[in-house]
Amino acid sequence: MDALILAAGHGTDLVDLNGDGLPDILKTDLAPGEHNAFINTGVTNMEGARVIYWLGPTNVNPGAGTAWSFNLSSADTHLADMDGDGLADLVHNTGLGEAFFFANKGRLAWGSRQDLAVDPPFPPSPFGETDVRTADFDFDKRIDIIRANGSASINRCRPSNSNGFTAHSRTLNICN
Ligand SMILES: [Ca+2]
Ligand SMILES: [Ca+2]
Repeated sequence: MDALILAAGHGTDLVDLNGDGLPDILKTDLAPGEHNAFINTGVTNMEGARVIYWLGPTNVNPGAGTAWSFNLSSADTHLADMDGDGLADLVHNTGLGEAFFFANKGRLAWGSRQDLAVDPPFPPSPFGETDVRTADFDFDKRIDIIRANGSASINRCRPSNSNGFTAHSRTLNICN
């Protein structure tokens, strides 16, 4: 595997694509293109040196979805775990303040496109908005999205236990 693929950075990032806990390399081509994985098989000894051995490239199956239409060269496309399963998903900002994602299935495959919420109020895009941040505010290991509204409150949107990222809003008071 050419280490320069990662060094180049364009459209490439580290993400666990087969669910084994080791970060793999995801290379996303400009559309119409492919998403390919270089699988990290762990550290091995080679000619007296300890090196990471990579397998691939292997297609990341888009299934019935359209994940291959989006690539990590875009400032509107990122990796983040939106459904709380521990695997970073492919998230795209629509540019209209909202976002959708393709779930990382953990077996070299993307799921179908999912909006961040089924019903309004829709959460803001977790990326590309200057007043929006993400963090796990209630320590349940799932990402929360907050938007600052003035100086006294923030709206928090968080995933539910149902399939995907069904969000709801809550106002949190900031205590001085
Ligand atoms: Ca992996
Ligand atoms: Ca995930």
